[in-house]
Amino acid sequence: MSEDCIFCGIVAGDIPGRTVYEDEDVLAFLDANPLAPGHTLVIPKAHHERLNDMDDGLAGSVLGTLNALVPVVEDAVDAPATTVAFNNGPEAGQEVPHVHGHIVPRFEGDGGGPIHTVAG
Ligand code: DGP
Repeated sequence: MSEDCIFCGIVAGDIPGRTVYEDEDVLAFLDANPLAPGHTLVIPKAHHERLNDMDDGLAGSVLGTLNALVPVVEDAVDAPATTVAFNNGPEAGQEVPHVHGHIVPRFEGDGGGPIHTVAG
């Protein structure tokens, strides 16, 4: 837990979040500034800034949850595809310094383009 971290605040229940999935180690919730309906973030509950700050077990839990939720999110908003991305470091567009994977539903002709233009 990091005192001034928004996502730690969501994990703690101090900041409201719309939970999609939760277990002991991982939380998934709707993005407050969605790029598309159903835009979901998947985070480790423990505070880690970058992907490689997590041990392999936790990274596996985060990625496994992400993988399991992709079809759930697609079904929920009837999306034929998703962009799945981690911005890893501020220069890559990571605004919140707590590891988070984006699941962004994609639709035919949505104009979002490939990964670098939707997740930046
Ligand atoms: P990134 O640029 O990869 O760090 O993405 C951060 C995402 O976090 C961005 O899409 C907006 C989202 N976000 C920021 N603050 C909050 C918040 O307080 N609640 C929720 N649900 N999402 C947030």
